[in-house]
Amino acid sequence: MSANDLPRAGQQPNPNPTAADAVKDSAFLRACRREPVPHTPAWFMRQAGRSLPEYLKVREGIPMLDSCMRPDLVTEITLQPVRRHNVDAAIYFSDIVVPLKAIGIDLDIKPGVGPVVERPIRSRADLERLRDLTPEDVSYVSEAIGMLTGELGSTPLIGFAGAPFTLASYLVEGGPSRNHEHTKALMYGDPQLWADLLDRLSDITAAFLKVQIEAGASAVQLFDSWVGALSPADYRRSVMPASSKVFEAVSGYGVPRIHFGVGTGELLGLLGEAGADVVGVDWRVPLDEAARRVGPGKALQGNLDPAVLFSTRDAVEAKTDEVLAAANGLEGHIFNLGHGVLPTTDPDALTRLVEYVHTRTAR
Ligand code: 1CP
Repeated sequence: MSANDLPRAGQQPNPNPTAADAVKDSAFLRACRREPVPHTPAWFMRQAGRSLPEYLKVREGIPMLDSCMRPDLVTEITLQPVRRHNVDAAIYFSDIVVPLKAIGIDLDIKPGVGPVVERPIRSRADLERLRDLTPEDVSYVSEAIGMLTGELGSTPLIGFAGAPFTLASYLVEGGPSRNHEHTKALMYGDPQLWADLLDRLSDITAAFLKVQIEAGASAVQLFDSWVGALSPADYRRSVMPASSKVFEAVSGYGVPRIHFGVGTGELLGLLGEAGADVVGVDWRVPLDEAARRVGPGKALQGNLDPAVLFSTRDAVEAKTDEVLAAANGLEGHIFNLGHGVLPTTDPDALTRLVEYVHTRTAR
């Protein structure tokens, strides 16, 4: 027993560890805190939803955004991959545009397309339509998380939100975009309006994450999926202040903060600097190199190419071994894909992958 294991003065040893203690001591949260783990924890971005037949069944006839507002459905869908794959964390079932819908933005999620905004936000007058988010706007989120934490037992729940840049991209473009041309036009052409837009979005995002943490989420992930479209200089000048504000706003809760983007090889150091405890890495940069770019004091999450899961079992295992070898010696590693599970992935390949990671890394 080390000095750290001894109860401090006035503190009694806990004879009955509760579910909350078990969550705190889970492999996932231990890895986020860069503590020793019994095995490398694994979960998958977009593990709920589209790849699971049981998901498609419960969603039948229910529009995506409606399903996000129904605590019974959210609870069921969030639990499905936990039951099936034995992942080390659940991720709250929702979408990054849910808080925008909740404050009255006229958007919808179109099947096969993604979020579509009726009237894009491109002027100062448009910005006025983005009001603050209150907990009452998303009471179904608190309700669902209350139900979920009861059901999850010792499995931690990750809350999430879209980062200001990625949300701005949907709002300014009016929908999914390859080149983000309207977004960049605004960013370069009217820096003050851009800064005000991102600042407004950072407040909405922070409020949304606070609701999830206060309801019981034990970690949060900020998805800046499309930020890889920017150079480091533009990121630092035009985006980082808003993302940092979000991380700062939730720093007092002591829950790990994960920061993820795609195509961010040149931005990895800045993603950490923005205030994350864990940096998510896509498959383009090996984790040992990512650790050098991020620097000490952060855990890393990643980074198997999601397309590898379409290959043979031997190939999946060989590519997984490469990820685990590159992760060997990191301060903390959470196994994940380099981006979300692709819709036509064989769910059994995911189940096997979790088991493989657990077996290969059992200590
Ligand atoms: O595990 C899970 O699947 C959890 C649920 C989840 C998450 C984490 C959904 C459900 N969306 C998200 C996050 C999200 N949404 C991100 C960040 C993660 C990532 O990079 O993949 C982004 C960029 C979105 C935006 C979005 N919503 C898209 C992408 C469009 C584009 O620009 O290419 C799409 C297709 C959606 C719709 C959506 N979100 C989620 C589901 C299950 C669906 C499909 C719904 C349907 O059509 O019925």
